[in-house]
Amino acid sequence: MNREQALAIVKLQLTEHRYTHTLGVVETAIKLAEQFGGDPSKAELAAIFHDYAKFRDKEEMKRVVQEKLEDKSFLEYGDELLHAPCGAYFVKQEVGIDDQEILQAIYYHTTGRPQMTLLEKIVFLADYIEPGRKFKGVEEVRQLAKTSIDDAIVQALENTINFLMKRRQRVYPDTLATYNDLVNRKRRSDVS
Ligand code: DGI
Ligand code: FE
Ligand code: FE
Repeated sequence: MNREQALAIVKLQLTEHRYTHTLGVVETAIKLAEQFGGDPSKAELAAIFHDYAKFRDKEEMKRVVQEKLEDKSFLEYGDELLHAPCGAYFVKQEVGIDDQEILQAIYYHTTGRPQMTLLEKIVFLADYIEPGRKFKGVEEVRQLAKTSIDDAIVQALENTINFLMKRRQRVYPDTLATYNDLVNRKRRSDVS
């Protein structure tokens, strides 16, 4: 599947605003892949489809988690999380993508996970820093991304966790576990 075909498929699922965001994530993901030695064509495809399920019916997504996905924990931490794992499921079923690395990058794009692959990191970070993002703290993450993908993700996670806690929203355990995993790695590499 080429870029144009993939974009035409995803465009039907998204609003204009979300499609523009997706284009920003695509360009950013390709740049990050080139910068950090990732696979630009996988980054491109994963980025194109990362928000495929953003506007799917919430009840439909909850059913998918219940009936089709192994990990049910997403159900306990807010509806915003559903579009990532369900997106991976729908992209496989409906679009026919079965590259596991790409599907996982979609699956984990909102929460991250401990021991993320480079492709997962690229999509996660591109989603956070694409040029259309305006939220507080994003510029600091963009600066960090110039030198370290892990440092940038740690800062993005800190921002997100703070944002959620200020609003008394639930923090998904793997969001915190991702933060701990990357901070631990950094500490280990600093002492050696
Ligand atoms: O889909 P996007 O808007 O492009 O970005 P995203 O996939 O990162 O989703 C952002 C939303 O997800 C935002 O409303 C905050 C929420 N979110 C991110 N991490 C967590 C979270 N929500 C909960 N409850 N827990 C998390 O750990
Ligand atoms: Fe998303
Ligand atoms: Fe997104």
